Amino acid sequence: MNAEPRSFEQPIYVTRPMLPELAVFTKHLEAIWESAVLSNGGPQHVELEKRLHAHLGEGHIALFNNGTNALMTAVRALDLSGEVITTPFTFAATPHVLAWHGIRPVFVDIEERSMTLDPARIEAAITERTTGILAVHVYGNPCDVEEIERIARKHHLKVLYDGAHAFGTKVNGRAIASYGDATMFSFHATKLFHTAEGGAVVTNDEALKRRMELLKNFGIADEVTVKAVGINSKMNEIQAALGLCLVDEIAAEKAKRFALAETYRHDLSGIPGITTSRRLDLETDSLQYYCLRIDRNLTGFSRDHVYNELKKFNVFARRYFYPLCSQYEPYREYADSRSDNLPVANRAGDQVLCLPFYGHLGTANAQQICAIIRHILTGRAEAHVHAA
Ligand code: T4K
Repeated sequence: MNAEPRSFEQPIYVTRPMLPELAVFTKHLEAIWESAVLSNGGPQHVELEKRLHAHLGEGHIALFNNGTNALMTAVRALDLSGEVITTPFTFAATPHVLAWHGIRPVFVDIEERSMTLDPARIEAAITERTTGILAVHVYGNPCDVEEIERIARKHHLKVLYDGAHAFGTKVNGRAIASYGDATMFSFHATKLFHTAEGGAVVTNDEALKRRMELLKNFGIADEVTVKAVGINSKMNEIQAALGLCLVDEIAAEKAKRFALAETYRHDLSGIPGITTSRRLDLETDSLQYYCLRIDRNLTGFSRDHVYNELKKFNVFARRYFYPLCSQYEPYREYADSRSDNLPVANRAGDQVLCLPFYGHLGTANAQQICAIIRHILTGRAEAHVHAA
């Protein structure tokens, strides 16, 4: 029986946000209304900052109105300038925050397996203008933090991590934010934990945290003293309240996502040319995205074919991160953007497909998505039967 699998009645997106019970959020709103404090570090903000230590570690946490502004503020607080080494396999925000500061992002290739910055290629890209490394824990896959630290120390470079996808990730039993000078987390609606829009920077350096707090509030030290060229990147009370409503929901959301990851891994294994994500760990991984790689030489179909065919079944997977940032207009003329400098990233960009991945998708729907993918690639919706 090779019947075509059924389409979904409603569109299935790559993600859907966790939402608290409306009544729970309303309770927080009542407290905000009562206090008439809507921003500038009010009680919701203070409380959220405290509660996040359980997930982001013991470092100092600064909250922001979005992840991009968090990164912008960290770049300024760390005094990065000249050139900064980064990855092309990321969201636009990563190189943009550098370029927005007049810093030249220098693209270095990624590792095949983790798809994060390849430390073996960093040193060749360092010049006398290099001041730092902006590495990305893409999909929540940890960078090679030890090796990056070693190279940074040797060359006196700052290390800033874009951990937009790495909420709650642990490496060697440590919170991922304990590595590097600072780590940014995004709390955008598409993230596991979110505040609709929002973000944080975590650092072990108390002085850096103080500097970020200053910069995110116009550089204002007190009513009559402005100490630095700051910006307004503060998280407001309504954002913080949403975060407080969701912070206790994280464990349940992660458990559901873990079940989805296991389903995808199990149901898509054995299709030649499909590489499923490494086995994710409930305790140490962020479970932010579930990404497949589709090798057209082995499947006979391009990733784009699968991506487009899925839409016919009402499934809207995403090609994060295609095209590479190095192919964007502002960056594509750079010598380091040439595809022969970035072969691994180019291959990844052509092969990756992020599948719908959010708690209330449910395993039955994930199984259905797998059946559709099998149908597209093999003409058979049934699960692959492993040869004995
Ligand atoms: N660094 C990295 C590595 C990042 O990935 C990001 C953001 C940043 C830095 C910057 O952090 P933020 O400044 O954003 O905090 C989305 C997100 O907007 C973006 O936050 C995220 N990365 C990026 C990977 O994905 P789009 O353009 O793909 O979003 P959009 O609107 O197409 O949403 C995807 C799907 O999510 C929709 O099809 C439906 C669903 N959705 C989305 C929203 C906004 C909902 O169900 N509800 C919603 O409210 O960028």
